[in-house]
Amino acid sequence: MFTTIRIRKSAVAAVLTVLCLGLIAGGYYYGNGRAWTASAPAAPERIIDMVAGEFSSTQNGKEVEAYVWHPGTVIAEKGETVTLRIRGINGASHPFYIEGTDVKGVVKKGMTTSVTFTPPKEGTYRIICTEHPDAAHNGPMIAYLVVD
Ligand SMILES: [Cu+2]
Repeated sequence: MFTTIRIRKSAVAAVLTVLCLGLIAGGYYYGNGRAWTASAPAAPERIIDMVAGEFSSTQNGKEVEAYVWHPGTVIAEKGETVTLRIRGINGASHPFYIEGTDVKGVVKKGMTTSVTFTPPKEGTYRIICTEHPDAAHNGPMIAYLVVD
């Protein structure tokens, strides 16, 4: 009688042990190895959609025009990873850089160009088209990324 009970207790303990080990191993496996590791939350990402467009008019029978980024001012929070998705509508090609960073790219008509970066600090970053940087070159094609 006592022997039987002892065996049953051992069997129950063995089954529980196997179950616990299984749950722990399963949790580790299905948690993709991250079950007990603390990791910093991923940096929040902000996706900003823009277009490369154009203003045009006539003055004394002569055409005046400016290529523009739209919207002209975009906003992100400090620490955010920013993705600019810029669609080319007007103008064949707009090579650009973002002042104060090493980010650059080219927006082409009918295509969407994406750049992803984390602004290093608060401030206003100018997105400058090198083809149309000022009025003398059908610009200014400059937008402002405000990081606050
Ligand atoms: Cu341009």
